[in-house]
Amino acid sequence: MPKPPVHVTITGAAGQIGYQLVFRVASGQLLGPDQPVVLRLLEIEPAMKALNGTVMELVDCAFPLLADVVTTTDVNTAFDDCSWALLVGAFPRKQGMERKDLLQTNGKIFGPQGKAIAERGHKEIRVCVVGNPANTNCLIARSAAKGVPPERFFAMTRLDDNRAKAQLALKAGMPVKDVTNLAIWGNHSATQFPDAWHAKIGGKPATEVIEDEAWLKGEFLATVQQRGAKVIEARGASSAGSAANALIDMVNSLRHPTPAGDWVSVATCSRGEYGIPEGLQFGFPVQADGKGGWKVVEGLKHDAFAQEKIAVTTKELEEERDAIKSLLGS
Ligand code: NAX
Repeated sequence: MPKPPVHVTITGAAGQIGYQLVFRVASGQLLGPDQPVVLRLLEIEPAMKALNGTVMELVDCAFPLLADVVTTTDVNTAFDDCSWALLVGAFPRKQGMERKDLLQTNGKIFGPQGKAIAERGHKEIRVCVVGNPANTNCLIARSAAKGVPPERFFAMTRLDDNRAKAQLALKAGMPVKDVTNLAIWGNHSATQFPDAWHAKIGGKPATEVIEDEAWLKGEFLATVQQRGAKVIEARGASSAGSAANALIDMVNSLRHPTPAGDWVSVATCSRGEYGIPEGLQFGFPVQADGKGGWKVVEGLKHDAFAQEKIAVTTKELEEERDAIKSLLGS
């Protein structure tokens, strides 16, 4: 007996990341090889022609799991019965635009989406925000989604996590699968703190395998923090394939139990863990139970260096929150 299809909404589906994502979701990489999906693709009017081209390609793939594709510019239609909302579309930063203006402009996108998620989504909906500034866009959507538990909202720090693991593996000359317990703390921005100090490589502390503190504190941090900008410099466009891949990884990590002793990076609604102000959408190490539940890993100790880095990224997120305070529902 085939399973009933699950509705997956992708916003900004005609964009770069959307184009990488739709085929992977339709092929079963997001929800598994026996789970039919309905794709609900939200775009703005000028992108609908390109989106229709993408839909033609989806049809041409003859994916056995793709039950239907809905394209729309209407935010309510987009989230009808949606179980997984992948919020990728956002307003890009234009030259001369202040950070505050960018936050406000995006707030006007993510607020209505949050409202529609609450009113139209499936009762078990999960929301993953990729569109930047991802943490604060997620906070806005979460606050507008009245009645949806805050723990269903996630902002993506998984690309940073994957980037950090890859850099550690390269430095250690070990396979990337041997790098575990990596955490991205804070904002998905240049202030993030990629934590190599709790990471392990081949089961040993990363700091014992890589005995080069200056590299860890300098080049490693800078490489991970600046990786997005370096990709833009090289490609003339921002990370798309790796971003879509990270989103697939993130959803799979939330759906399946985290391997014992390990954790995954995702930005969740702070409950005050590690002294982070409650309500900030903050990157933490998280363990999932495979039944839809998860918890922030507690009890990790940070030295003065890490504490200082975490304070910087916390301050940035507080400033972002303050810049869009007027958009947050009471
Ligand atoms: P693109 O500009 O290629 O695509 C964005 C798409 O969103 C466009 O097709 C646009 O028409 C659509 N859009 C704009 N407003 C919309 C609205 N109100 N409703 C629905 N769709 C709307 O950007 P792309 O490279 O795909 O990146 C998408 C977002 O991901 C950007 O904000 C980007 O900064 C962010 N990223 C986040 C990452 C993360 O790790 N969290 C990494 C990659 C990426 O930089």
